[in-house]
Amino acid sequence: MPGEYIILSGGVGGAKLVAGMQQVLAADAFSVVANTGDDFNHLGLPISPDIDTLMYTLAGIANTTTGWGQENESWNFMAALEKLDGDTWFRLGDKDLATHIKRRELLAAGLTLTAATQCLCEQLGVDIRILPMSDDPVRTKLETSAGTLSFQDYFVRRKAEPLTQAIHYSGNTAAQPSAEIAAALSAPTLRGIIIGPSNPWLSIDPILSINALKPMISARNIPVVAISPIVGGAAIKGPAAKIMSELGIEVSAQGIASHYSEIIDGLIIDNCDTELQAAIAANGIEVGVTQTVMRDTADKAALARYTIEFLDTLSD
Ligand code: FO1
Repeated sequence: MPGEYIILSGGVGGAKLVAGMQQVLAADAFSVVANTGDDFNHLGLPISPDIDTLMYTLAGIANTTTGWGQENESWNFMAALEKLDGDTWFRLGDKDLATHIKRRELLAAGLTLTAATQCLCEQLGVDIRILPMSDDPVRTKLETSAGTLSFQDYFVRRKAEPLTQAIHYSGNTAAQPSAEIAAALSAPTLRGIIIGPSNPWLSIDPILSINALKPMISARNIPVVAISPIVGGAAIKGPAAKIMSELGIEVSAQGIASHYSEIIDGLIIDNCDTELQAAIAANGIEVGVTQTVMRDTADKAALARYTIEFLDTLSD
């Protein structure tokens, strides 16, 4: 049954949930909309981290320790570049390098980022539809104590240390959702939209910032469910909690609920946050409570299954 669910994903948390969905849904039953706000051109290469994390995770070749790049990497290119005094702050493994070289070739041949991603997925044996949020450039920019920074400069080069004052997504007004995303959103079979346990500000808001996209989502009278990336007042991985506190937002599942309150019908929180259920539900948001921390394959499948069942109860 094509296109029953659309999952918005960025970073490691989103990729883990998608790996869970891969276990419980048929490959053509869902599409994944990938954040491209982290993308940048580096050493003349088009880098798309969140697309690559999804591809590598679904192909079973992801480096699950770092959460990015491929497992069993070698670093000869980096070592040789270092000897030439090249830019090595953004680490590119030898196998990962091939992805960027191939993507550059596909884009130079005139393919859209969506079509290029489809080609790479085919070669990697990934049969899940990974759809970049737009084929137009939208880039996350952070206003910080160290000035306006592009995402990778903030996140990798400066180790997410600068204090964040505001975040915006340049290109979001002109960018259009791809034809493939428009088709997925208008599919009569679509039952719901799932916002993965990704960093809202760095991974999901770039997607939702695309002006043309939000009305396409609200036009469909279908449930939108998010999974909180904040568990017990902390982020599982990455700078979400740090950014929330710097933006003056309560670092809790409730902070997440209010951030998404305009767009979600339901929020899934972890068992350890049960005491927040009533306060979140008071805002008219249906609350699901389960284990949202995914430590292994079984956890990922269980969360995916719970999410689908929870979403389907909101459809009735
Ligand atoms: N993150 C780092 O912290 N250090 C790196 O050197 C690094 C290299 C890298 C190369 C390719 C890629 O796809 C991702 C890479 N990342 C690195 C992670 C990247 O900054 C993040 O995956 C996303 O942009 C945020 O989820």
